[in-house]
This record gives sequence, C-alpha cells and structure tokens, in this order.
Amino acid sequence: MKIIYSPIHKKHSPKWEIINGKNVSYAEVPERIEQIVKELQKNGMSSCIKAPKRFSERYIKSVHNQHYIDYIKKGSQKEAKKKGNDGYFTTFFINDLCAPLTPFTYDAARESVNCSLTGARLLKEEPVIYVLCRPPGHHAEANRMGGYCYFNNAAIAAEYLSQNGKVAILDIDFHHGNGTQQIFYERPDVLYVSLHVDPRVGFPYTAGFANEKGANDGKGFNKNFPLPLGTTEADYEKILTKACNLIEEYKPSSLVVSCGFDTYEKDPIGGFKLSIPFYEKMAKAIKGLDLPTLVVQEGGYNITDLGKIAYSFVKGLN
Ligand code: Q9C
Ligand code: ZN
Repeated sequence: MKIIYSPIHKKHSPKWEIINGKNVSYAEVPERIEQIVKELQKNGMSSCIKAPKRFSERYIKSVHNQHYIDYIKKGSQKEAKKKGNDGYFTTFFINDLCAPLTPFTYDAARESVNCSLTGARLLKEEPVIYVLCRPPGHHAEANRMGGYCYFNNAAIAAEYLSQNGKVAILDIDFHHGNGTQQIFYERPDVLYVSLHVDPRVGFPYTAGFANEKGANDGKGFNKNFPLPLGTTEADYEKILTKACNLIEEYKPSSLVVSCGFDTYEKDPIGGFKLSIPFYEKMAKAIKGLDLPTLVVQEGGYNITDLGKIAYSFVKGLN
C-alpha cells in the first residue's frame, strides 16, 4: 500500500469557525494528519509514504468554477499581505462560517488536490492507496466552500478516474458530503453512496436526506443513508453492507472512499459509537469489493486517538 502525504498542509491553520454567532476554536487542525503519519511510521510504514506530484490547476477546474478558484487564490494572497492575518470569512462562495481564508489556504488546498490526484494516477500500479490530505474536501461544492473544505479532493480524483470507466464513491465521514453529491448529482457514470448523521440533527443540515436520489441522467445514482445520533457498530455494519452491495451491483472500475474518522465514539464533534477495532472491520468490508481503491482523508477530530483509528483502518485494507 502507498500513502500520499505532503507537509504543506501545516501552513493552513485557521483559529476559529463561527457556530451560532460564536467563535469556536477550529477543530480541523494540522495535528490531525501529523498524528496519523506518526502512528503509521511507528508501525513500520515509513517506506510506504510518498510525496505528491504537482498537477495543473485545470484538474481543479474539472470540478470547480474558475471564479471560485481565483477567489480562494486571491483571497489567500490578500490575507497574507494584511497585518494580523488570522484569516477571514468571505461573503461570496460560502455555505457556512467553517472555512475561512488564511494566507496559505490556497496553497494547502491546492496541495491537498495534488495528493489525491497523485493517488488516483498511482491506482494503475497499486490496488489500494491512502491519501493523507488536508484540508478535507467533501463539503466543497462546485462553487462553494464550507465545513473545513475548499477544493473537493475526492471529487477531483473521481472525475479523473471516470475517464477510465465508472467510479463509485463511498463516503463514510460522519457528515454528509454535500459537495460531492452536488458535483455528481446528474451523472450516471459516478455513483455516490454515503453513510452519515441525519441532516435534521447534524451538519451540513441542508443535504443528505434519503430522498435525494440524483437528477436527470443521474437519477438513481445517488444514495444517502442518514443515521441517527448514537448509531452503534451493529447498526452501522448493517448499513455498510447495504452500501457495499449497491457498489458491487453498479460494477465500477474504481472506488474512491471519502474516509472520515469523526464516526469514532470519542470524536469531539461526531455522535456515533464506533470503536477503534471496528475501523479494521469496515476496511475489510471495503477491501472485499476487490476494486482499485483510493482512500481520501476527510474528517476525524480526536487528536489523541486518530493515529490508532487510521492504523486500525489500514490493517483492514492490507
Ligand atoms: N459543533 C468535515 O468533517 N462544524 N467537516 C460543526 C459542530 C462544521 C465537518 C460544529 C463541521 C464540518 C470534513
Ligand atoms: Zn466530517
């Protein structure tokens, strides 16, 4: 297995998000990815870790609007020139107040895409690749940032892979991937399947309902499994089996996993009851699909245990 990682993400480190009009300290911190890398290295995986290659901005444009890309680039540059450049929330192209622009936001988001595309390209040679990217991507829509996401790493990789056949995206982050759903909503050649907290009680609130099934040519190629707060391993496993069956029936050429660890029982912003050993089980179920698989990091905010969760997951993939 190969792991794609770049240290550039560390430069993107916002202080705050705004929830209900109040500043709340930012959960999506650099330590997340650093803890995972440390734990994988500790377990003898250093030789698996590869640096990303650089990809042209036109790959980002395959999914996002050019005005949106420029806005993030210029906004980051503008912030870098300011005194006290702690980041700011833009008035345009946003879904919420969880994705501020800071001096290195564009650079980090761009490198995060480089990581997912490097992984996608390597899938020809390696059956399973784990992309340790940050900032995450699945809440980023074609022209809207939000939920700690700017460029949709998984969607850009899926778009790239779709040139060689149908792609399935399995989203197991605690939150619904509203961005990925929106980007492929009218496409029959990319199937989006997501398990997540019921949007009536959890972020992103406005998408992720069971009746969102795709539109036009994409009708029937979007499947949401909203789950209640407090979902147990037994219940989660049943639904994951259903999701895997749908993917199997679809017969894709490759699989992209939007992989969040905020489903963990001790996640500070999650609300499911999954334990560390359960992630190995989940990964085995995914591995059982026997598809070229690109695992793209999304959320997961328990800094203390993230490394152990990731290692459990990696064991199941191997
Ligand atoms: N108290 C991802 O996991 N903040 N984004 C919610 C709850 C936004 C999550 C605050 C959560 C965004 C990639
Ligand atoms: Zn999440």
